[in-house]
Amino acid sequence: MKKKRALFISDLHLSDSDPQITIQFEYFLSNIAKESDQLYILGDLFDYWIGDDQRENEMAWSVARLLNQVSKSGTQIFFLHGNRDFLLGKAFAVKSGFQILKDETVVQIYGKSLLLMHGDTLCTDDIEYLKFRNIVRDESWQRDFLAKELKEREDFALSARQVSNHNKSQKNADIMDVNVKEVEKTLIKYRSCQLIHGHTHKPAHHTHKINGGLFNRYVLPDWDTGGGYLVCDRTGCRLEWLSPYTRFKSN
Ligand code: LP5
Ligand code: MN
Repeated sequence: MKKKRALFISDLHLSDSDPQITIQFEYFLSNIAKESDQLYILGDLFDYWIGDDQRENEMAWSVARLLNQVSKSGTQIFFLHGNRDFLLGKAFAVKSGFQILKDETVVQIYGKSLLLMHGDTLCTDDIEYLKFRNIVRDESWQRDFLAKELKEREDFALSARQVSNHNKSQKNADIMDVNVKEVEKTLIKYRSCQLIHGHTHKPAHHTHKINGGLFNRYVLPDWDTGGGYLVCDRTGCRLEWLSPYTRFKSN
C-alpha cells in the first residue's frame, strides 16, 4: 500500500560526469518515491538534453527504465521542463512512464491547490536569460536544432553550458533569484495558495502576504551535495533531505 503523499523534486542535473547523483536518485526512486502516490519532477532532471534520440546515453535510458518500473508499481509520475531539459520529448516520457505537464500547472493535492513551475520564468530581472529562453522555446528553432546531427547538438549544448557558467559568474546574484513582484503577480493570477518551484537552488519555505491573504512558496533544492525533496500530505508540505554523499570528484 502506497503512502498518501506527493513528492516534488527538481534540479538533479543528472550526467555521466557526476554518477553519485544518479546513484542517489536511484535510491530515492526505489525506496522513497516507490512508497508514494505521486512524484512530480519540476525540471532539470538532466544536466542538458539534446533530444530523445540519444541511443547511446546509457545513463538516461537506465533512469527511464527505473522510472518506468516505479510508475508500473502504481506511483504516478509527472515531469515539467526545466531550462536544461526543455527538449525532452514524448518518446522519452513514454519510455519513463511519466506524463509531461506544461510549466505553470495547477494540481489538487489532498484538498489544496498547488501551482507547479520550474521557476526560471520568475527570474524576470535576468533579461539576457529570458531572451535566450524565447529563442530556444520557439517551435521552429527546436525543429531545426533537433534535425542537426547528435554530435553537432552536443557541441552546441556544451558551448551553451560554458557560456552560461561564464555569464553567471559576471551577474549579480539578485538578478538570478526570483523577482518577488513577479511571484506575487503569478500567485494572484492563479489564485493558488501554494507555489512549488525549483531552479534557483535556494531551498526554502517562503510566505507572501498579498492583499491580506497568506501564500506559501516552496523552493526545491538542487541535488549537488545530496539532494532533497518536498513532501505534501494531508498534514501539509515540508522539505526533507537525503543524506549527503561523499564526493569523489578529482580536481
Ligand atoms: O543552467 P544554468 O544554471 O547554468 O544557468 C541558467 C541560465 N542558462 C541557461 C543555459 C543552459 O545552461 C544551457 C542548457 C543547454 C541545453 C541544451 C540544449 C540546447 C542547446 C542550445 C544551444 C544554443 O539556461 C542562465 C541564468 C541562470 O540559469 C540563472 O537563472 O542566468 O542564463 C544565461 O546564462 C543566459 C546566457 O546568457 C545565454 C546562454 C547561452 C547562450 C549560448 C549560445 C552558445 C552557442 C555556441 C555556438 C558555438
Ligand atoms: Mn533550472
